[in-house]
Amino acid sequence: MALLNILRFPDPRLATVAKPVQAVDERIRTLVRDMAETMYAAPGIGLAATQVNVHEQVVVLDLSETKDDLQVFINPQIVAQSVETEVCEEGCLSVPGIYDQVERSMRVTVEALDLDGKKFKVEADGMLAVCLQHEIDHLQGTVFVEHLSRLKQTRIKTRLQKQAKAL
Ligand code: K1U
Ligand code: ZN
Repeated sequence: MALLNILRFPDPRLATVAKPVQAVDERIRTLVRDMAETMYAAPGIGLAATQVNVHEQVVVLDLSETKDDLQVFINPQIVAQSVETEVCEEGCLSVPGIYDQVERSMRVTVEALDLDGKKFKVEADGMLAVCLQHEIDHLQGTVFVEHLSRLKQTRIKTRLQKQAKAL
């Protein structure tokens, strides 16, 4: 297993649109294992392949307290979403130390492939709905701060650039 480097906003590679996975094979299963290790080590509750500079549609999540309930979504697609929205505080491993409120659909239905390449469907609400929308945004090249005002985005970029210089 390997710990992967997580790209930091505003790295332009975070804006890459991920391609669908063509075959769920050993290469993808190794990527999933490495992404899970990276997410647990960060620590985080989700990670999209885009964040580790792999531009294929792979997401891992673990929303459990005990960190033993890994969920894997390959080629995830939102096939239905509620018109009702809610505002939730979000963070992002690519934007360390920044948390802010984002408005998203309250419920989403997501179709994806599992590690055996089998199609499944999940109807999500609460934190699972928030995280799935956040991670699918990553696969489409969008970071959560891009849902915030231009002024906030500029402040966040300045703060992260200062942090990077101080390292
Ligand atoms: O995509 C990512 O960068 C992962 C992100 C997922 C996420 C969190 C909150 C709202 C939407 C999406 C994170 O995991 S940020 C870190 C975090 O939330 C966390 C870290 C340790 C313990 C509990 C939560
Ligand atoms: Zn994120």
